[in-house]
Amino acid sequence: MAEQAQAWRTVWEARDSSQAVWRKLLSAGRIEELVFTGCGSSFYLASSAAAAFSKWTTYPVKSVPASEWLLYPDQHASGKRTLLVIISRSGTTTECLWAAEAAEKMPGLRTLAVTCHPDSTLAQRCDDTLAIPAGREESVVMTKSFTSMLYLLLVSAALLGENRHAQAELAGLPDCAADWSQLAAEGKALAGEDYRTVVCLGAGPLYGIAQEAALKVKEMAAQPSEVYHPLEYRHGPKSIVNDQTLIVLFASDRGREYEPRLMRELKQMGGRVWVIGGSAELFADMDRHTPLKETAGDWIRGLIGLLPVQQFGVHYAIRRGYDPDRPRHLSQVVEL
Ligand code: F1P
Repeated sequence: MAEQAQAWRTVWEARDSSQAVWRKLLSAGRIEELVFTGCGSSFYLASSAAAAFSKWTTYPVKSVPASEWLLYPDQHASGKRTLLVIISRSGTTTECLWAAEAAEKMPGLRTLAVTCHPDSTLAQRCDDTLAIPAGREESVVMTKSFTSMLYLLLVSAALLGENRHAQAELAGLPDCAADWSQLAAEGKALAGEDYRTVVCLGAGPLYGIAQEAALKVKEMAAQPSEVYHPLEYRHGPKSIVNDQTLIVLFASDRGREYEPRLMRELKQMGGRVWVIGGSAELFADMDRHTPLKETAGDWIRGLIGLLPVQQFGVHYAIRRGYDPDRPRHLSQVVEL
């Protein structure tokens, strides 16, 4: 995790040059809307980034999987001057390249690649590139690259939207590494038991984070996992909760009235409940509550909240005899 803090620090220090890229693209193309896209983890990252741009800037914003964009670009771009932000760690994923190709055929549309590989085909194909060499990693599973690309996009949104509070919060994150060892310990603490299913819940800006958390445990530990908006889970899926279900909630500020009730209900059904974020008072009776910095707000908190789940995935995988860096059937670059 110290490496992630260092990667974020590098991104923060390079913020002026990334702002220059954004400003050039947004003004030259007289951009009117933003669409974020990617595949797998990079799509979940796109959703989380889109939530922050929607909150802090004045642009209409959407997120869509690259595989969907390439088939129905007309359904996802409103006909306004669109900036398509294509996120891909490798810059080589087939659907992302095809999405860029589909975008080339649309007049008035501009493209920005966000990648860890500035020399990749995607970077060459897009109008401009934001690259973070600090995010490069050997593992097939995205961890450091996910959080550093998300951190870059959160910083970009806070600066473009001139949101001083968010900027100050983000500036301080790389220096909170001391608290991170506690977060790692939280994830490890839950990895000693066996679960039939891990369910990840998150609302609004935390939904993309919940999707990514569910994917991490699936990839690292071959663990069946599911993801829902918190209260949606009550409408059917809860019928299979038992004492081998681990339910992870990324608690939101707006859900403070409902989420404690939901988690108590699931605990009564026998589920093992882990709440990340939210006040200790509201979640005192959970199996585990992992407090996060209260001031960070839902849009930033998810970035930190993901760290204990990444650690859970690593320890859970090792205990079950899996290599968390090398999932079955998966390679670093997914090509078709
Ligand atoms: C994303 C991706 C991940 C997957 C694995 C391989 O590729 O497919 O979703 O979890 O890590 O890479 P990319 O387009 O970001 O390179």
